[in-house]
Amino acid sequence: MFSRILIANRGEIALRIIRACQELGIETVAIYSEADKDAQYLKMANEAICIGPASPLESYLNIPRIISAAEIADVEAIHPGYGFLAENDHFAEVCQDCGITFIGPSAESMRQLGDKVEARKIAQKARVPVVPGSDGPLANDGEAIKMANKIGYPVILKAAAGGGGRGMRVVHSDISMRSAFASAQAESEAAFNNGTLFMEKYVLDPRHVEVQVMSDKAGNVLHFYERDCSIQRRHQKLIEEAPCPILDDKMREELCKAAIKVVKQTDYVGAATVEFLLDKNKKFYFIEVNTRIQVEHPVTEMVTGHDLIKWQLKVASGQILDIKQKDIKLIGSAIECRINAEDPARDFAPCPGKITKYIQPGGLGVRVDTHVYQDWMISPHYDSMIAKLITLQNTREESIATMVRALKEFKIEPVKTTIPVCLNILTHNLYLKNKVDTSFIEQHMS
Ligand code: MV4
Repeated sequence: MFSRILIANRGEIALRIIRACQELGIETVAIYSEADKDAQYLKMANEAICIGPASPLESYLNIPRIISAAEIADVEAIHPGYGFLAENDHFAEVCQDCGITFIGPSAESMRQLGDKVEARKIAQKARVPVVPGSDGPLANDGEAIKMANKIGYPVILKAAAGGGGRGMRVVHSDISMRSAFASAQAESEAAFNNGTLFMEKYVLDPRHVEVQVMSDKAGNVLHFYERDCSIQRRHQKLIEEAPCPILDDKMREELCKAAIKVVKQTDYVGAATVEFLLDKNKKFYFIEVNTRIQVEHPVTEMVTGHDLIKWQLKVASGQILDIKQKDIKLIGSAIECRINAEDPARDFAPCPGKITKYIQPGGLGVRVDTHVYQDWMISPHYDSMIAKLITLQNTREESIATMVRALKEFKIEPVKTTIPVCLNILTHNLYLKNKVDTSFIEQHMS
């Protein structure tokens, strides 16, 4: 196992990684920007190094500064968390060149699976169902029109390098294809420096279900079941749960085995999330792979009893996954609500500022993952997440009841938060009846 690692991230995930390291006896080096200098979690690390001003480009996204800190602090490995550099293959390569272990997949695996056109091909090769669509990149709008007529409208244009819904356009007819193609391409070019587009049949109101996978360096690949992340608003997840409440054991096994098959096509090491769409007939289609630990990993930890950050650290250091698939059991129902400093009344505009009152919920079945405490200043420079509130109970109904109780206990002032929105969703009869899809918020919450 490593004896000392650097955490190239901030906030709750930096704290989450520090905690896992402490339990494994690993020393931690935290890095921080000037905006985060007072953060309490920095005192829990063995060392904390200021790497620059608040602006992410000059701190958490600045590869030379992070590598310098890693060399000065003499660490063996870097954990990237999520966001920032977590899926940057160039960063993974620089770490490798500097003799530092990147806690995650190789730059090569990241490139393969991070390109959605490549990932689609890999899934097809593994005989995992993909949405009907183009076999490769679309050369131009003329080719897009031909392809759309072959597949049948509606179709969706997606960016090969995409993420967060950027460079995505749903297209309903030939007439709108040319402008949709041009704007999706421009958006993708601007966001990812890559205008490559591909096409899929548009699946109407799907559920978003993703499988947690972990691989070691010996080629063992295990799954930790699935999460249902259908409750999203403009591609920002608000509530996630495990397991997906509409899958039976047979479908679950099929889905999880499909996820493993995709990952096994590459020399993958570390945590991966394989994303699927689930249509109205409960048929699943592979869409993409995330090559990082995700924000919502705690719901999986709660229902499996496995610490995924510890597994990341273990497999990155060369330890094998010394457990059997059948020994990973799914117990109970976990839900996560993302508590963001956003004003629901102002179209979820970020609401940075100092938190003067902060009272966190507790009790049986409640977990709070946060770096926040009273008098913490929510910076306008970063993501607006204040905390992740997670519940675990034996059944979905009980988990919802615990979540409602915990959300009401949570007091955060004076910043506006997503707590009232989460409460509205969790008490909506369609949510209680499992009748949700990715359009739930647009359809029922506006
Ligand atoms: C789709 C789709 C329908 N059909 N692909 C959005 C983000 C990206 N990860 C995939 N996304 C979608 N891909 C096909 N072929 C609908 C979405 C989608 C969506 C997916 C998951 C959660 C929320 C969503 C909201 C709008 C669209």
